[in-house]
Amino acid sequence: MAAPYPLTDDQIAAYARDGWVHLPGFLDEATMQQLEQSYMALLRRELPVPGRDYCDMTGGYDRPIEQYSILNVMLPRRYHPRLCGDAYETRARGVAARLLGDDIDVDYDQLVAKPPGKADAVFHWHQDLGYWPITADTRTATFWLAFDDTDLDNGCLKFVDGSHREPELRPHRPLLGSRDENHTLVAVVDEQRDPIRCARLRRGDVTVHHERALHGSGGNTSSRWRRGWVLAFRSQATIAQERALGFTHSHNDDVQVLTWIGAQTLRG
Ligand SMILES: O=C(O)CCC(=O)C(=O)O
Repeated sequence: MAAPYPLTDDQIAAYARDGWVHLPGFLDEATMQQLEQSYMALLRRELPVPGRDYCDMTGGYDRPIEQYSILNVMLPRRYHPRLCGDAYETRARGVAARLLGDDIDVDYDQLVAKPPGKADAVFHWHQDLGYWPITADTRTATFWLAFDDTDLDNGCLKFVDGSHREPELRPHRPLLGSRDENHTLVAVVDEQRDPIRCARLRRGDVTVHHERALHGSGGNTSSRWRRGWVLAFRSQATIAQERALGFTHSHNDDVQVLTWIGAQTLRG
């Protein structure tokens, strides 16, 4: 069993202050190589992933997979159950329990890979909570594990420091004039004034972010891949509440739920 990650008091304080924290050297190279085999098997479709759980996050459903800009696999643990309880999950669970408390579990996971030379592989600014159903307890710790070194040129994550402490979620506007044209919403961010910080990671590092942390990432204009593995922990009570609504974070879920952004829009 892997030793727990030696989370420091300073890292816990950074998470509370900024809404995210960079944890270097989270997994060693031997573990990364093992995980990478599963990652690539899913990405190459050697393991079947049905429907919209394998998609292009930029919304380009009508093009061949080789042309996708952000290869996205929802719920790898559902389609490759051997991953459950792996070294990543075990280490992340320990950190999540220290940040949130012991009553947590894995809510969902996701692979997000930007191939080289995809300038349009942009994750627009957003707050994760806004997309989720309204629950009494919102506590979340979302891990993002880097399989490639990341920097601005290959589309590293960027965060607005302290945004999780704002009293309201930021307004989110449809990317294109209306949501009928494109589902994507973009949070209002002032790129000149908001305190934006980039997460420049080495392979095997993670970031952990809060459900209200404003974040996004730019396109990949480099000749390198940018592959990440998202693993989100929430309280067992919240997970049960989501599942009771039929909400599993699968893109194949056929449910209409009132989300935090939906409620904000209704309030005007
Ligand atoms: O991989 C990215 O660039 C964005 C991922 C993301 O939005 C998330 O982990 O919540």
